[in-house]
Amino acid sequence: MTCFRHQKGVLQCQKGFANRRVAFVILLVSALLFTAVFASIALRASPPTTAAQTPLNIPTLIDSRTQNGPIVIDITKGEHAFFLGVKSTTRGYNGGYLGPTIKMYKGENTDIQFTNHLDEPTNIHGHGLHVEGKIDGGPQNKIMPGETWSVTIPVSQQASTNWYHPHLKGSTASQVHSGLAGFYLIEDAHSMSLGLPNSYGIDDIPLVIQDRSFVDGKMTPYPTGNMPEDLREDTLVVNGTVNPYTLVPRSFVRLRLLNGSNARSYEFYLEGDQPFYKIATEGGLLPSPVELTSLKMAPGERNDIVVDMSVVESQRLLARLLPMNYNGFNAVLIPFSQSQSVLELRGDDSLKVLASELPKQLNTITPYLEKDVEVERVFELGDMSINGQQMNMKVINHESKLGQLEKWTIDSGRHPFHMHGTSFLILSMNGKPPAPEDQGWKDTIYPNGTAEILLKFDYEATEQWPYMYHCHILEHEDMGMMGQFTVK
Ligand SMILES: [Cu+2]
Repeated sequence: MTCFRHQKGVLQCQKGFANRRVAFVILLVSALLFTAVFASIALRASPPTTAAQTPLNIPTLIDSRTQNGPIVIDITKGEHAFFLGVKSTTRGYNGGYLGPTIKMYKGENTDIQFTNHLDEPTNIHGHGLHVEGKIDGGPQNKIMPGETWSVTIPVSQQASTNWYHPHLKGSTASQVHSGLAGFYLIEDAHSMSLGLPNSYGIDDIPLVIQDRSFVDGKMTPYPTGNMPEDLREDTLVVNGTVNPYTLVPRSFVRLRLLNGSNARSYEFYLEGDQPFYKIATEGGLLPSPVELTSLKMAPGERNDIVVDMSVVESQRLLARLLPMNYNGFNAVLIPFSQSQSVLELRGDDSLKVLASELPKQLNTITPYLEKDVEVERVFELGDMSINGQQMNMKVINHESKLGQLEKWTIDSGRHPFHMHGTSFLILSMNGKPPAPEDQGWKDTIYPNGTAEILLKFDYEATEQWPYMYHCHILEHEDMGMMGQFTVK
């Protein structure tokens, strides 16, 4: 029943019609409001029109084949200009922010000496590396101030885009945020024979994508005191540059995307929704290139994509900054998420055309068979815990056997999941077989709900140097969303 007062002051109540009329008016007003709100969001969501003015910072390349002796990495405090002429206080490896790209080769050893010049402990985790627990750089493996960690990495895995970053329980988020991250690129004879773009910094460009906030051009440091639950900021930073451009040959250009953010996920796309090709997941090349127009990436994930610059003079890679849980209900909001420019690729006719064709076949992946599974494990990512347990350095959460095929069911909720020491193949994503672009080797996954993965471990991880599995939202990891396991 609806009641309203006539002009003469008579209270009149009506059933039915008035209810419907009121409901209609409410519906109409809601629809108008909804449209207005979304239109305003959409306006804000349109990509920036400011032309890129900063040349992309490309991390220095250290090729392990050209070294006489170990690669020396100094972990230091420093300064970095995200905006021209304005310096921020940061930390870096051999520099103010981020670190050199270290190129390694399958079948060869790479020696590296990391020296901690900070006034707090740190360590170096090789994210994506198939190496034993002692080399993996988990939270047990501290480098105290003034100490040097000398490591020999025996590279046994296939060509892939990996990275290194701190991994101490409680300080991973703040240390990565301050600038501590770098690429480990692995090459092998097969990948180098394919004719893929592989001139570093010219047509093969690593991009670490992060979000930061700035006041008058200065980076806001990581909050001290209470750790935020998940730090998502408003400005996209690519290799430490904001809204950058880079000159590229008019040919195929490979971009190695790494989501190096603490907690932010992105949806990448080319301006005008032009197609691009995904050629690799975290652990190696896909069987063949997969044409896509958008690609979502959670923290810790890597994907190599190829853009055809022979057909355009310039092209912009854009990213929508996604809400925390970008699946389920929030998926509705994605088209209205704010977009920012990742990188403007400017074709330069004076640069030699390097890769004019994209090979149709890239890799052979022999799938694991579910019938060969020997052990099944379930990981439920809950409220800052996994399977109801928080990380305890003194507790080994499970023991795996060397070479044994395992099936892991990951009930991820809003959390990206990563495990150390190996790469896995996806068996199912929410009950469906993985899409072609997800049928590659991976070590980090945000499955849209539940994923089943198949994996085995080829290297030892003892109680002293166990492997980790954890949420790759760095704040969640620091707060204990992590477990440890041995492999023997
Ligand atoms: Cu999480």
